[in-house]
Amino acid sequence: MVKPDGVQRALVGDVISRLERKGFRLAALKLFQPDKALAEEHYKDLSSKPFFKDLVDYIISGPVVAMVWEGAGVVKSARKLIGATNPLEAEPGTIRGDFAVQTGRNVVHGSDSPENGEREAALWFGNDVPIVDWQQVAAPWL
Ligand code: 3AN
Repeated sequence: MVKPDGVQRALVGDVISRLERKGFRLAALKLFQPDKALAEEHYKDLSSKPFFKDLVDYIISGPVVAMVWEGAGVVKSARKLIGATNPLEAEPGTIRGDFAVQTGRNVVHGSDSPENGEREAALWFGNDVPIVDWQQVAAPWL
């Protein structure tokens, strides 16, 4: 997901481009402003953290771009492309390392496991996730 700061800062294209150029396949995409219930459910594992309220307020502060990406090892690889949670510790060349300075404004979210990816896709898109099952002509080269 491109978070509200990423959308406001016109980084959507760059985030998509990095995942596309790596060789992953975009399977679903949606721009919308999430509500509080959705954000709280998404981040429920962090509900006891002191920053939880700020985190939810941030995520619902503007439109986000929710996406489903597919490809071999996509969850682990996308997290490497995204970089460390604290952008000041994220390596240059990663999304957060290149574009962010604050943990509370770190541009993107990536699922931390395939299981959470499934859960989050159902949450953000609805249970019937509109996956587009298409073939990449370039796939044999990757
Ligand atoms: P990641 O997004 O790298 O998987 P998580 O799952 O630990 O990191 O945290 C989810 C989100 O919560 C982060 N992307 C960030 O926006 C916010 N967050 C995490 N830790 C902090 C913190 N110490 N202060 C403020 N916000 C935080």
